[in-house]
Amino acid sequence: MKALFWPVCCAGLLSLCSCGPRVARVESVDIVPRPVTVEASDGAFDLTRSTKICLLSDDTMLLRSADFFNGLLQPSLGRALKVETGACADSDAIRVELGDLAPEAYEISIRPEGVRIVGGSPAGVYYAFQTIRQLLPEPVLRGEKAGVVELPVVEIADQPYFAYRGGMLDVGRHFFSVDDVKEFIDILAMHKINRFHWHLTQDQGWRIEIKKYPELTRVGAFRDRCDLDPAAPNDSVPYGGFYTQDEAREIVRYAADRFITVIPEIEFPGHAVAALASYPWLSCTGEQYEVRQTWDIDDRVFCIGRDSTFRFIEGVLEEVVALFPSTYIHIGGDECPTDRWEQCPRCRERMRAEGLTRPRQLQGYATTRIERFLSSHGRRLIGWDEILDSGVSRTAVVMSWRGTEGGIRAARQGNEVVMAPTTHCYFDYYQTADTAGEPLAWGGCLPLEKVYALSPCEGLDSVQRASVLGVQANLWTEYIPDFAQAQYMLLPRLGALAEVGWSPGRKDYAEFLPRLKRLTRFYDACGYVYAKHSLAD
Ligand code: TNX
Repeated sequence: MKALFWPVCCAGLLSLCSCGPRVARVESVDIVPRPVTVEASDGAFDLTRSTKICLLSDDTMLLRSADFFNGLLQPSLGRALKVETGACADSDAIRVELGDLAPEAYEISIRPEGVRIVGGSPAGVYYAFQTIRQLLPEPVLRGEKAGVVELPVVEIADQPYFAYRGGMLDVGRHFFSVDDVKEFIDILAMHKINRFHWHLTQDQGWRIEIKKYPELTRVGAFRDRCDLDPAAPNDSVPYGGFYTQDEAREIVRYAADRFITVIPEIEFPGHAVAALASYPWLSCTGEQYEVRQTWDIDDRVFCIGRDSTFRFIEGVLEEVVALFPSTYIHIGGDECPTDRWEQCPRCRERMRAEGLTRPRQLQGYATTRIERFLSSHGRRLIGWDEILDSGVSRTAVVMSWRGTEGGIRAARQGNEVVMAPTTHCYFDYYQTADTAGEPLAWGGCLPLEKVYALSPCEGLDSVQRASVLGVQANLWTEYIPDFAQAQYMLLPRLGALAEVGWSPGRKDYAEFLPRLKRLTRFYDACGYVYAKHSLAD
């Protein structure tokens, strides 16, 4: 009895220490977006709770990546890996350092004796950990207990093709909570996307607190009902919401911790009914409007004849630039009818005074004036491709949505461009031609394969190509009342667009699909809702 007791007891203690079974490594290295080079070999590194993360370079942002990785492992290992800074003698370690690579580039070397990560910047290191996340075995993703987590032996060298990889969320048509927005940012981060374009104002709702103009959120953030949205349970009753400035700061910080810049959009001069409903003196007629309850284009836009309009927008942007450190500030510019300007004596007087011959030129006048204001604050203006139609300076950035034509035109004349054409980047469109059983959507049909086929620089020579900053997925939310549906529309198409932005030159849809399928295991682990039309075997 005694002879048996000690070995049994020790075995029990040992299994308590390792706290779970050995979890076998993944069968193949499947990463989305596809890395530049992957060389896998046999063997594994055994990651356990005694493995250390050693940060060899002195940069506090590296701690973000260590925290992120620990957040993934802790449920399985039962504790966080120890993080050490400075020298690291231990071989049982993940050694992290900054090296002479492009800013977002990274290298990963996983060998049986240890892991080494080199990043061109802390962002590169973060992307390395996002890649290693995709090497974690499924039970670990699910948070099942593990004593030893095998990581496959592999050498990866990687860097993105485009500097701008964006995802846009429209919170004007439907409002999404701070937690939803954070989850949207997490989803972007998983796909190595580095810009969150936050579409904050619309005809149907003004969503950002502006201290100087409190009516914008007291009045403009709420609409009485919404006629066109049977899918949305909230829309037969008053509906709305907004983010306080503290919440906006919280989102900016949350995104920055994931190496994502938040680009705010304040729509001007169109899609402005919520603003005009808050302050009637912003419109051509001064009438009292209601916050809009239906979708589509509205001809009630900011009056360009009144100087008070410019005082207003500058007052708004002053607070916006204080909240958002992004170099780029989006001022909208899309779908702005000129009918009201044509009827407006003040707008006609502005045209006369400025020597303008067409009402459309009033938009160019306004855009240039706002760009000057933003420049004086050290920021760059970005706008939808309509800003090209009324004369735009070379320094404005053009977001091409009406196909890639606007982007091509802009790149040819030397403007920087982000490609986000409806044909490939509009995730509010159906994902299948057979829409029976699909949640109501804006229309159109944008299957996964089509997203993957986007070739952002087609039609441009090598000099013009340098003007294409990157690509962006747009999620307009007229028919997306909640975040589960937002995920469904976003995923897995975002996987395809992420690869267009990160590794556009080496695309092969048949080779992409199995990797994407593996990525959906992560979606499952995170509880994300996603469309499965293109994923069946
Ligand atoms: C056009 S894209 C819009 C949005 C709509 C979207 C619907 C753009 C700059 N404007 O206001 O939500 O179409 O797909």
